[in-house]
Amino acid sequence: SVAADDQKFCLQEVLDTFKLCLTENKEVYLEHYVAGWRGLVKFLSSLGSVFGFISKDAVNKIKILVGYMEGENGSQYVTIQSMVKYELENELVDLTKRGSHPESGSRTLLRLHRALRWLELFLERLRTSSEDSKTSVMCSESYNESLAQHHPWVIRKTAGMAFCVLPGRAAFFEVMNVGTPEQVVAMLGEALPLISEVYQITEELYTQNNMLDLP
Ligand code: 1PZ
Repeated sequence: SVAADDQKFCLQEVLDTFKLCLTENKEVYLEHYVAGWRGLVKFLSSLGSVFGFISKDAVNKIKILVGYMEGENGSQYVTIQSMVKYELENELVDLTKRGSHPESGSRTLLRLHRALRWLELFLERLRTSSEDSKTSVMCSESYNESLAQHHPWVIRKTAGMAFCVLPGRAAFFEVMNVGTPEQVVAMLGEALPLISEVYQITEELYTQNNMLDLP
């Protein structure tokens, strides 16, 4: 039916949006970055309501960024690079402690950027996993190596409980809706270098500007 088609979700399409992220001179388009996250959130929601508290936060951050992109200074929010430059030059970022700009584009994007590292680690584990590997273990290992370092105990605890109800590897591959496990592995092999490049470029930008710890 049409309704069933609508719900059909293919992770490849999402990961493909990260292909569109890079400009010719290796800047990152905010529009496609945000679109990629939108798709990931949709995928997460399809895994069940337990992940609601995670997607809610991601959706909120997407909304903040879209608000800037569609706002009166939207022309400054074309790439992550132009956003950071604009917000820094106009003192629109709280640099060391929360102040008058608690929801700057730069600090908001930094949260998604850290989550992208989790995604990279998790997808790489999935790609190289064997049939009896546990998604919950791959997920929490990736989380502990990345995002967890930025989360307080309560969130780490809640996230840990959510990971436990992740579908097993076979079911997980199926909801990705890419094809056979071999096709999933091949797709991940293509998508990962792109995600990794977007991550590296953003990481460099934030490092250069001393913005890796924005409150
Ligand atoms: C497939 C399994 C999905 C596991 C996702 C792993 C990430 C777990 C993150 C749990 C955190 C959710 C609660 C929100 C916490 C926020 O406090 C933090 C910091 O933001 P601040 O409070 O400073 O404004 N938010 C984040 O760290 C952003 C988290 C975004 C996570 C998006 C995951 C999308 C997953 C896609 C799945 C393919």
